[in-house]
Amino acid sequence: MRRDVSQFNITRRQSMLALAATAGVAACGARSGRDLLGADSHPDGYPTVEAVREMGRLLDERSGGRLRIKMYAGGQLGSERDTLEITTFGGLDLNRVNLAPLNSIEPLTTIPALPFLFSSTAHMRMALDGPVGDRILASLEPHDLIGLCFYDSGERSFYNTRKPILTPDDMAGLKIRVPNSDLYVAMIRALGADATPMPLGEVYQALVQGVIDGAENNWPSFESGRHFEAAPFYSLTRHIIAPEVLVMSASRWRKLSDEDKTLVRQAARDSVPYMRGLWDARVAASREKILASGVAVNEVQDLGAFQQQMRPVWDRFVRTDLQKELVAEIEAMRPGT
Ligand code: GTR
Repeated sequence: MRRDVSQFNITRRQSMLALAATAGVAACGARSGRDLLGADSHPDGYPTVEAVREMGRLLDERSGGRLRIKMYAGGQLGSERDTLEITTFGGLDLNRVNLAPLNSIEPLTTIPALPFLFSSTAHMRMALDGPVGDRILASLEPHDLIGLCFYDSGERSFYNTRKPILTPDDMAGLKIRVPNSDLYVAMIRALGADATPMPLGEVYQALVQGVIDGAENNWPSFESGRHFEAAPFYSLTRHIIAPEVLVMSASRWRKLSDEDKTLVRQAARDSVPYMRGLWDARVAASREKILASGVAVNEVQDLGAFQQQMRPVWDRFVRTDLQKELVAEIEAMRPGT
């Protein structure tokens, strides 16, 4: 079974890369100042997708139709790891991804994903809307990516097909899917579970087939991918409050005039409050749908036990002086400190 899945991945990965390259080339041939091509693993209607569309609307309006965005939603062009690769070589112009697939590219991106770093979404927004966030976005440029803005991604919690998770001991031996990131793998292992890195688009099938026992994500992703139909236990550990990020291909960026660079940056920033409005509404709607479906949702009384067990992950991933400095700055902004 395992071998079949990975063979499928290779074939699918290759065909997606080819498809994306073709989409870029075709659009290139169609218009000289072609539309900015964007990818998102989430479907139409998801807040991240609609926020980038809003950015496109602003750009179109402010540039007098010179700059527009065409979105390929729903993972049409491949997993986040694949589309990031395409973006770095310029086959795609814009890509909305989570920070997780960037962890192996740039170590500063692991910081916002440290378990229990942010105490709330408000804390995350406060830290990343300022100089700390700007520093992390800027760290992507040497990797041929321009970090344009962060979007919300709520709180990630565990869901599984077997039982409610009440204490870290309940995680023992469970096979948990994680995004492709060493930080996530380390976090799951620290809890005594088995980590299975896998693209988001394969999670539903893997839950149904029993290839994995569970995964972890926010309310909208748990709902949107129909994972809640396969995994009826959702345990609110809220272990990660990391943001999404919108990146642009540096090669396309360098071709923009200074005036257009300002327009692109500004439109991206202006799409953030719009996204947050959509996000808050979507979290509420997804939560309601999941509760109505009969999923057993439980609070976790002793989050400190999870925090303590995941703490060694910090020592492994927070190593350089700069990383330590940014973590200290974020912690100092924690409400009540
Ligand atoms: C979601 C995020 C996606 C993707 C996904 C995952 O919350 O919006 O970009 O990273 O998690 O777990 O792969």
